[in-house]
Amino acid sequence: MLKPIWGAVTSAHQVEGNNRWNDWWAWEELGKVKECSLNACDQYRLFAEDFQLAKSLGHTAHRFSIEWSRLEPEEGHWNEEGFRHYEKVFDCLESQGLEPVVTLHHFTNPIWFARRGGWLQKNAAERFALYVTRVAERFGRRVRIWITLNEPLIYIYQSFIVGIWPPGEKSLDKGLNALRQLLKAHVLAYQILHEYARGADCSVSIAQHTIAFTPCNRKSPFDRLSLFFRSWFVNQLILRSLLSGFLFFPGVFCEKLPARKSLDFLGINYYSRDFVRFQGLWGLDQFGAICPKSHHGKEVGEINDLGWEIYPRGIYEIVTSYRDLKLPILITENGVCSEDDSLRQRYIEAHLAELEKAKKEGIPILGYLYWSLVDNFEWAEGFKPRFGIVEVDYTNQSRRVRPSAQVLRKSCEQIFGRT
Ligand code: IFM
Repeated sequence: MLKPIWGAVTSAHQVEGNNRWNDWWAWEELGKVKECSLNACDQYRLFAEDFQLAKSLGHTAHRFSIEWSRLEPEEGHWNEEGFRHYEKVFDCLESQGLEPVVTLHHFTNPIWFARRGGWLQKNAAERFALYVTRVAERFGRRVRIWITLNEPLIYIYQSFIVGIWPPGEKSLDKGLNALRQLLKAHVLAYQILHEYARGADCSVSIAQHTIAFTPCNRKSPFDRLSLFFRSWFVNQLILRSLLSGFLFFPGVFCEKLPARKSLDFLGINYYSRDFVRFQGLWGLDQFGAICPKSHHGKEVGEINDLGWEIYPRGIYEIVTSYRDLKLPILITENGVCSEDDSLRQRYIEAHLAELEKAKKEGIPILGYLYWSLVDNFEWAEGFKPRFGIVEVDYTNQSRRVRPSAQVLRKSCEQIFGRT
């Protein structure tokens, strides 16, 4: 059993800056988003300062992602400079005593991979597996906790269904094909990472995006039915598929995965809740419709700067819904964007109190990682949303610790103990 960890999270494209070999950079250059990532937080250069900050704030772990396009900027050309960079990142985390939690795919792909068809290629999973093999050869012995994919359903939804992220597809069919490849890629990565760990500690999962759901009308059996389907689809389907070896949703799809049990723990990202109302029984209608956040002014909590409701009880509802899986749970993301740090303080305190309650009831909580360590590039939303416990002044890349960083420390030390 891994010892408890806590800390914060970032992802390469959102903080490193100048990730010019990936499809997001190309998308930005095409003018598809309101702001370009450019230097982002310049963390490619400033990582040591940021990790030192994290250490000074009491963190015991740090989750970040490796940028595939820095290691393989062109197909089959492995860039030693990229490997050396991440080697320094690992050295630095080690010297600060921060446990690395490493993500292998966080929404971005090398441009060459995207040009060949990205996740719609028949051999996409195998191409990803070659990258994972190189990473495992080089860093496999330095990492105990791996996240293969960040929020696969969000990626599919934004990139293949609504098309506001690259490659900008709007097709359910293509979305399902890409999802199949992603899940296959996860299973292959799971096998490779374990193989290279050669008996050393190695725990692998995905970071599953979750949403708490409440029926629009609590008394309506129809709203409850839609809620059941939707929450199964959003919160349960992928995790249970990776454990059973079957991706199966009645009437929508069925697929056998290359192996069963490809999760050693559950990586859970939780932010907010939605209200669900009945829409029909067939096809996608069975998942119901989302009531607008105002929910007619009824029972809605505070709202973050992106309009998402703050619902701390949801983290308890989500983690307890996995009780039967009997796997350790790592909160791989939880956080709030707000210019008002007192809201962030309340958010952190309330969510960790709910998590502590679940832990006391016997849910095996492995740790908590806050999104995000520093303010960063929030994809199509640009730099406006501020998620960081550390504020970034983008005009000069200076950092300023927000008071919420101390609230995070106090709450986490209370739950997980002091180190
Ligand atoms: O910024 C994102 C991150 O990339 C994935 N999870 C949600 C965060 C906040 O929207």
